[in-house]
Amino acid sequence: MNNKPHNKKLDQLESHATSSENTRLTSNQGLRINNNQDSLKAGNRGPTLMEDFFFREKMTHFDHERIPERVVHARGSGAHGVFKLNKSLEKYTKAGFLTEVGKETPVFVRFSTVAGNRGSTDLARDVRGFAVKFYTDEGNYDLVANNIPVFFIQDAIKFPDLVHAVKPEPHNEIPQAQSAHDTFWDFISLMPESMHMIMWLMSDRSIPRSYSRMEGFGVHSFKFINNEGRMHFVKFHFKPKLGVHSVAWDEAQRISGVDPDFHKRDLWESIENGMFPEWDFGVQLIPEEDEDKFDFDLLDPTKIVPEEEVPVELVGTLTLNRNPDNFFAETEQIAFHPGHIVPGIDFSKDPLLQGRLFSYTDTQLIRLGGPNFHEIPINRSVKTVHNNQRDGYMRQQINKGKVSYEPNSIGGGCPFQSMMSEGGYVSHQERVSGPKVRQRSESFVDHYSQAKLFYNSQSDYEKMHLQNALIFELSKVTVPAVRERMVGQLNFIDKALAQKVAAEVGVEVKELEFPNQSLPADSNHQDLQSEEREAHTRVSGALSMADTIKDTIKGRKIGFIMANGVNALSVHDLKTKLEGENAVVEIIGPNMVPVTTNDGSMLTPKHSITSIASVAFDALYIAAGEDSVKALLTAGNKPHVLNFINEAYKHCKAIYFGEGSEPFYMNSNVSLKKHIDPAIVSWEDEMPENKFIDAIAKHRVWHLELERNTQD
Ligand code: HDD
Repeated sequence: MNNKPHNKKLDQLESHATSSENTRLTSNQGLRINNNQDSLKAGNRGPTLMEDFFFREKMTHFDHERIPERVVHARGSGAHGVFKLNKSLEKYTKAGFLTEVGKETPVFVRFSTVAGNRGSTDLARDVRGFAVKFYTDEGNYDLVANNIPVFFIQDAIKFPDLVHAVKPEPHNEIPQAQSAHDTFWDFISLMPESMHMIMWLMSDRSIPRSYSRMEGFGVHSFKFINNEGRMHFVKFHFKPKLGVHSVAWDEAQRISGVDPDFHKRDLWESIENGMFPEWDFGVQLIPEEDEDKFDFDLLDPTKIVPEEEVPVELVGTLTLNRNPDNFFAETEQIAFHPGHIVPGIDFSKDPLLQGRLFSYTDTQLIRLGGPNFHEIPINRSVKTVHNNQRDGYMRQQINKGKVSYEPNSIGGGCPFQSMMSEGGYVSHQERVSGPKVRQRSESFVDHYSQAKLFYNSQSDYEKMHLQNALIFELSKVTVPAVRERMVGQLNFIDKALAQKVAAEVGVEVKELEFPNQSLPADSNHQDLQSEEREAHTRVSGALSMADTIKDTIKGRKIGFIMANGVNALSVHDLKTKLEGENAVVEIIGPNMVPVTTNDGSMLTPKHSITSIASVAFDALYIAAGEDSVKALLTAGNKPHVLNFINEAYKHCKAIYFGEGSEPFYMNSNVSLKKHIDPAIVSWEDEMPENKFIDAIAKHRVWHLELERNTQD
């Protein structure tokens, strides 16, 4: 795009950008190079000479091109954007970017999967990272969030164990980007505190349709501090303008083969096409004095604050509007850290957050090679940096003068500290005292109520998907005792769920003994747990994706399947209508040869029917035109087209059969059911185009999934 947006951060980055357009090849020392084809040799059949400085420089740089990938969240995609404040939070925080209505703060956002390597599929069943760097006028603020509002563990000391358990097993490095294996479920089944997270992870939230259709959560309770020093707990939320949508698990597995970059591509193309992904930014605010008002501990990262108890107040908009110029320089080198903070925001005592505050800088030191990673262009604050930190690998800043200590008189005492009134960061004063103990608080012990709340809040089809995910995952566990222990855990959440899973994975449901946790010595652990096993039937509407459907087809990808003789007018009309609503239309031909329409015009396919699958689309149109249909019915094409239709049908997508395409309607699984299916549109329908658009806007007819997939 030529009209790239500009802001302080982008302008700063521009000063580091280069382009090779109309330039000559040089060495790294700026020397013009005369021959980049042959190394310097003793005779044209002779050995290469040590003297070949250009060969050595080129090869050495190449040999050192790789840096370690992130230990978790290795696979990611990022984009630039802007955060705009629509409603002031001045009453609660003094953070400048959250108080000045209308203020636009540049951001860079990186989305990621957690377990897989850098080259793994986007469609793994996994948590997604949602890390936002706000380049504020008061310094960088990082909200290092996920698309799930809770976490597996309550204390950061368990993080290495968790990650070792989920990563490929160490003896054979199998499986890649999957939690469906022995060590993960062994660990989880011994960690009751992970049950709430497991409910989210086994739901379709962990296989999003795109990054633009998932929520973001700060997870921990953070603190907001206002100008009077008053404190509120705050939970951060991003809610996608397009609603929260996912794909089917069967579809996710297919996409992993057809287009492992599905999410990366979607983000890139949406931005290139000007369909900028957008989220509402919201906060849940809890006054300090209400800290003990809840039936869980606000410091426990395995708990949500139900939106029915504390509503999310929407105060800003996050928009991603520019792709990076260079993946490595920006998306790979960006370094997030929950400890990058600005005045008005502070950390709570959440033991998971406290541990994170150590881990992130530590990891960047090895990943980015030294203590100057903050000087890499994408990491630079837009506020200039002045301190007495000096030297180290790859130092960029040239600090003038002879003073690098404080206090000093030779340097005039500079750089000066700032008082709080001048923007100096002052930690919120909180009285903390206690014996030095390695213990878990009793208030952290309820591991099942919110897991149950999540499960109870799902619609029937969401429950079915969650149950099937558990069956899939546990079927891959080779140790029966682990399957049995896991089913025992599920039994505390929902007895019917445990029974169904047990029956499929070949174990019995048995009453579990809990592994002892580090509770105070006088706690009756079993009693504390059993209190929480009581059945409750509470639900929270905000937890079901079914409740987030928005009436829009923006960004949906519609595949038009056609061949020579296709009805030009029908294609044109439908395409115009869909694109008018910001959907994306892509033509699929029998091959890549341009399709000749019935009026002689040409349409260029973006895909051939053999090089793509229906899983890459949100909906299908079997284009009108007898000749086109006839051509698609030939032996070489028919099985492919039928496969497209049957798969889209299985995945509950909208399909529109244009005039003349009856043979496909009759020969595909669509004809098996005579019921009225709102997502199947045909030439016989009244206003079929509107019906098609309505069906796409609803995302999928998941509630008809059983009907669509059972043959009677
Ligand atoms: Fe973490 C990366 C989010 C717990 C240690 N984490 C990382 C990223 C995200 C999160 C989005 C990728 C950032 C990027 O795109 O570069 N992590 C979370 C959330 C957590 C969480 C929402 C729980 C609420 N993380 C967590 C704990 C620890 C870490 C408890 C260790 C004590 N996380 C790391 C890390 C990573 C990381 C090892 C790997 C790469 C990096 O930091 O830069 O330090």
